[in-house]
Amino acid sequence: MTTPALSQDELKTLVGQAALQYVVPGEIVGVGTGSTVNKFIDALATIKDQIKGAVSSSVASTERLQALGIQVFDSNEVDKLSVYIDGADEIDGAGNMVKGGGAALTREKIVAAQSTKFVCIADESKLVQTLGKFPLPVEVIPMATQRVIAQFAAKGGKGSIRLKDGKPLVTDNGQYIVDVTGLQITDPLAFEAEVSQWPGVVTVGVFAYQRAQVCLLGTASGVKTLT
Ligand code: ABF
Repeated sequence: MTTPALSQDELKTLVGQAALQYVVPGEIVGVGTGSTVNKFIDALATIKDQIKGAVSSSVASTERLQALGIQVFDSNEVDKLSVYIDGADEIDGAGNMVKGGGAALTREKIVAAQSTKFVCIADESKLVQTLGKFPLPVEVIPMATQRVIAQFAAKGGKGSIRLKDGKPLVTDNGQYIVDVTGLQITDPLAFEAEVSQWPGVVTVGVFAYQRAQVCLLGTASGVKTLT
């Protein structure tokens, strides 16, 4: 008899639980955003008495953490975090990621930068050779969107403003998201450095400077740890 393959949701649960081993007792943990992180938050609630609390990267995660009785601290109240646990839309073998499918990339990058170790949790569909197949999210100040889209066009990318209910989606920071297709990001560090300097770009969804040191990947044969 063969064992049925685990669903994507079950893989997310597995890696969410596996991430608990990186949580340092007595400390504040950095918490990302997304459906995989939601599994981690649920697992974190089972050991909430062993941690001081969390710094969160989105309103959605803050609400979930608080609903489960985990104290959420403002990032300015906290110095360094030992660990930040978050998902990704794509991750390569070196830990470079594309993030921002959940529109929380700016706060995610801030909390990641505040943390010594980034542990990425993802199901195996997120592992890629080269970043760029997933439309690249870029948080942009509204008045700069058309010029930023033109700058991506010059690089062979096609950008469009992310919509919600027919109107531009507004992020937790009051800005827009431009999603860019058609890119092949072969040098993530250089790409992140360049795009981050374009006027009006708040945050580009390439995480190379804040790459993951560890990736817990949910696979058919269990959780694989990539370092
Ligand atoms: C966040 O959630 C993001 O940066 C990424 O966009 C997304 C991954 O979501 P999911 O876990 O739902 O696939 O971490």
